[in-house]
Amino acid sequence: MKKNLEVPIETRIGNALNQIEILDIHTHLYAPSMGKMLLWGIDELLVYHYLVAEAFRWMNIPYSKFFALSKSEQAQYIWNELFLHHSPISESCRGVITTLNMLGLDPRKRDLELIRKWYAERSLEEHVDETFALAGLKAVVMTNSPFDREETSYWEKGLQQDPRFLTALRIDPLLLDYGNTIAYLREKGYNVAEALTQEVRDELFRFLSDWADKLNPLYLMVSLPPEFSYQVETSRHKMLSKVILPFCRERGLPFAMMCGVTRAVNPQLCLAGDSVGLSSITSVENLCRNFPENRFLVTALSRENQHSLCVAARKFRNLHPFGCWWFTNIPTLMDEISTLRFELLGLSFTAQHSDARVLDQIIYKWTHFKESLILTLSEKYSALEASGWEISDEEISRDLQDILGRNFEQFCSKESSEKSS
Ligand code: RAT
Ligand code: ZN
Repeated sequence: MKKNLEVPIETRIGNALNQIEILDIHTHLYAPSMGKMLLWGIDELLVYHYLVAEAFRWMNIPYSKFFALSKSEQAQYIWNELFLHHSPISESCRGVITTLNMLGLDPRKRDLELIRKWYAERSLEEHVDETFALAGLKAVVMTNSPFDREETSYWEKGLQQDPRFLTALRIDPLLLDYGNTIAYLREKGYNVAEALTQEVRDELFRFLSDWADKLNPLYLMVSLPPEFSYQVETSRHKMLSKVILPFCRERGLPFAMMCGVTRAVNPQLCLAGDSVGLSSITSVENLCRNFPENRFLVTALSRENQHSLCVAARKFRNLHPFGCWWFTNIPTLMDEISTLRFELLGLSFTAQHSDARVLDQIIYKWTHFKESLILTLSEKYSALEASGWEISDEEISRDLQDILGRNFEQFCSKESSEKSS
């Protein structure tokens, strides 16, 4: 066993993090072959909906007038308000600074035009390579929606898959808004109706199979509202138990549930208008118990759900907690959530995903998370050493690879589905 006792544990973890390659298991990024769908550059960074919400705390412009502006005009407003008129200390603002800095730009100059010029001369290919290298990623998982006309047009043409951009099948409209999705499914040639008769279920299965064949997804996924429950019989309950979960079982795919988003609490804010609510982890437990042959990847948006999610995962090996999602992707909560998971689950979870919507964001989202992980994990290793254990560099690297991709890959693999049955 290679010991490295003189070097501080924080440095050893930092060194190991620089050497491993991370799998980012949930993003909203798209492969470069999907053209304009892959967002990148300074204006996209500035109009990120996390920043839009913060800028409206200061801006007096009416919502509709702001959203009618061009992208670069919106970006200028946000830059002025959040970076020039006030110090950019929020997590999302600091993220822009970290990103620019790591790309070799100097944000201290406060010169937006200069930054825009730098981006204008950049090629997408070199940008993908550099952002992935700076973030330390081997691949990202996209969010692929068979209900998005822009996206489906690419897949229908037959897309060459890129090994750095893996796929996941997003099915929110099917589970959460089936009534309004029927017309779309019919238009696409699936003979479906409101009542989930055997014939309709077969058609829905055919729809999911066609898309799984096209995409080859790692998992199916949905974001759930706080009131989502698996305790009372509802139509969603039936869609889940009679269509989605049997489909996942047949294909050996995990089902990812992102729990606790209340959509459009302020619809005028568009994408920035969603909020958070407490979810029912009892429902997650009910699903894990009633469907032991399904595997569930689960993240929760509410801070108050984090402890019970860890406890639920102690009870069900077909439950895999992942990531510090969206409003929990801030240093205070990353530290807290990772620590809770270490103390209750050891290293049997996936510590983070970026949720990046703009390619450049993988740089800051992963750099900031690594800063947090160095703190939380070094505390755990130090406590362990004080109790009489010794940890090698190889073991540090193994543990990091586990929580930053390998556990997820194993959970998704067919062997894992055999184990849970
Ligand atoms: O984090 C986000 O950007 C959110 O808007 C959502 O996309 C969320 O992550 C989701 O996948 O539903
Ligand atoms: Zn997301």
